[in-house]
Amino acid sequence: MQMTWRWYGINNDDITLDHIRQIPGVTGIVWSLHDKVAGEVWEEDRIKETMDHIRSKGFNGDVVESVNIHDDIKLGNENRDKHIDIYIDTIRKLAKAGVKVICYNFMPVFDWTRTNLYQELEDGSNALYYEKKLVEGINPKAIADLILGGAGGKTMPGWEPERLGKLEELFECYKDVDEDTLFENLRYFLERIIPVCEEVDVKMAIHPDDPPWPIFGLPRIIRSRDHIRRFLDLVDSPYNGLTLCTGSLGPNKANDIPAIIREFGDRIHFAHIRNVRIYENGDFIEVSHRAKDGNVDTVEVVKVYHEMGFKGYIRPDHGRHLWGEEKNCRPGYGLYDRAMGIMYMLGVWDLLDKQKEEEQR
Ligand SMILES: [Mn+2]
Repeated sequence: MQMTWRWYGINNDDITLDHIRQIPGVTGIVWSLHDKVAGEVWEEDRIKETMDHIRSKGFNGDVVESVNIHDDIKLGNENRDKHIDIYIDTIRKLAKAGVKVICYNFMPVFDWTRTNLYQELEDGSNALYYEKKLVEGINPKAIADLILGGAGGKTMPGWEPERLGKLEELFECYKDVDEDTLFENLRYFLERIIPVCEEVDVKMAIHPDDPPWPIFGLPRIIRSRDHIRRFLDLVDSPYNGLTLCTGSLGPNKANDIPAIIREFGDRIHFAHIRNVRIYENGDFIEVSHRAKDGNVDTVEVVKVYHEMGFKGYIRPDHGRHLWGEEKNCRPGYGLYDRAMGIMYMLGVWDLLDKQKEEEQR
């Protein structure tokens, strides 16, 4: 296992690599060029500049999250080949710079979705919250405004104002795209890129849909054990793999996350670990990493990875906002709760290491 931290880039994150160096056990930085919109070319010098900076602080930059997929690819329209060519160009450039894993998602129109970015918890901290009824009754534009407004002018992955400015147009394009069509468009994309990934040794790791159910009538296809099986079978290669996010699969109680990790372990290249608390009415809120605080058994999750001898990358997913830090950080990406999450996960991991050593003595 290699512990990592998501960082938003040079001059784009109040949490610097010098801060991150002080969190025990972190060896890698998960990065991206966050000013790039889907379909834009990534320049080699920009990639090198970021990798050099990350390495100069003693970290590896093995994981990129994300390289976003252009809607033309998800829609499967006549422009998709042009955008797949650009995507392949980025894969090759990242491979050349030493990147090993690329995280991406295949959610139409909306990326992760919440109704309140700063819902107060009983301890006075606040966190990302999803009110099921509100999403069922609100129009998509209102949700987009709420999320962009809540970000305080910071860039947010998957929520590019340029793209969301054309929301009606986008919805119109997707009106005939159902689950099967979206799977076929994903297959077309994978059949073109995975041979390149095999050649340059870069593993693709799709992120599950968040929340794990369809919203606003749009299909969502990476959200359960069966959907993941279908996805992995589209192209049966170790290079076609997963970012297993417990926080994204977690809000659906039917998802047995430890069982999913056991079943697909050899295709998991990147693990996002986070806890969520689910309410009776289907609402959910993000809570601390501690298993007792929510519905995801994070201790069992870490244990399963340990048992399988997981060699991939792990990061704490979102955290709560603590001690007033929401004024400066991106929603879900404060310093304190993620750092505590790392210590919690490493506590479990180190104990399991010690027990294994004792057994072998
Ligand atoms: Mn995640």
